[in-house]
Amino acid sequence: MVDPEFQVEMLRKMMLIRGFEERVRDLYASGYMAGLAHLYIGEEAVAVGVCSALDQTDFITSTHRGHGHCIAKGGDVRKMMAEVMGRSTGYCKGKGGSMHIFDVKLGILGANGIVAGGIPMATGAALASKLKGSRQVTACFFGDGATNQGTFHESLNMAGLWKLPVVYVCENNLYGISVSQTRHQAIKDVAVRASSYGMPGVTVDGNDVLAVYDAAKEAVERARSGGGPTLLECKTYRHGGHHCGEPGTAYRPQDEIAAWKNADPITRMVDRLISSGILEPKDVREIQGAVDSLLLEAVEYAKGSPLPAPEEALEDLYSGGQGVL
Ligand SMILES: Cc1ncc(C[n+]2csc(CCOP(=O)(O)OP(=O)(O)O)c2C)c(N)n1
Repeated sequence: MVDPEFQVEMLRKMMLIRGFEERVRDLYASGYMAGLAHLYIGEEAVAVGVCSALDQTDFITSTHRGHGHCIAKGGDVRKMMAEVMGRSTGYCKGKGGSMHIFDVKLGILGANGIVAGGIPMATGAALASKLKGSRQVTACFFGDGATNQGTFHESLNMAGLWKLPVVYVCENNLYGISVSQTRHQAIKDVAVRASSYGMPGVTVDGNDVLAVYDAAKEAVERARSGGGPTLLECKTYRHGGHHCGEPGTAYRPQDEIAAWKNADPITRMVDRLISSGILEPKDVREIQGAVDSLLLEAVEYAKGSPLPAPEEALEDLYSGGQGVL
């Protein structure tokens, strides 16, 4: 059994991701944010289950829906909030915004506005770890839509051939923007694509954080011990539209949305921890209170931070050729 304290920490992280995104949704609606915000509400168990199986020195690559991955890997919510609001105290000094948060010290190699863009980066990071013999593992998050991109197939081919230490995590939320998976793929389970590249393909309930954690742990251990990559497919669902401002109701049946909300990953974990006697309802309220205070502080910090100065616009655009890994 997974250590009870560890399970509670997984719940707290899922609540922090949910709360962060609810604040982002509200700030977006009140005009505090520029650009787009692609919310992760409903998918929190994937990021938390996978990142809980990683060490701090391991790497992740992320997507346009990346706030959850960053928080699950230990990202600082104050710096994240400042970044989504375009403030100079943010992770990218306010110049990256929601889709470009990274923190190399935490192994977060970046969110990415390019669909499937993180997949070759993760493959490269895993190759670097293998060549250095560092035993670091990379977890690579992407959606079902991204698995139709050529770069997905090229990357998995090389990773399978060279037995790279990488876990490819497909967050299959059943849609690529407004296109149902049934209309963009001839297969039902993305995990079957693994067999073409000589690696195990595993499908799990992506709304069950413990199921995701167990599957990720096995894949991470295999990668770390030289057994090569895994394609881990987590079936999940976004509660809202593709991004803030897109309701997501024109192309998705109401009963489908209701059924998935009914299988909410946070409610399920709360119920499980209460029924197994690990938490009482008052403990859950306390965790929620602590999360709310942390986020209130993050929002105040971001609102009180300056915008970047116009004369800094061309700074920090290139790394100067220095490697980061
Ligand atoms: C290379 C590329 N093509 C198209 C787009 C436009 N686009 C943004 S998100 C998206 C759908 C992504 O779907 P999926 O990979 O399933 O991720 P999800 O949004 O469901 O998490 C598309 C086509 C893009 N950003 N990059």
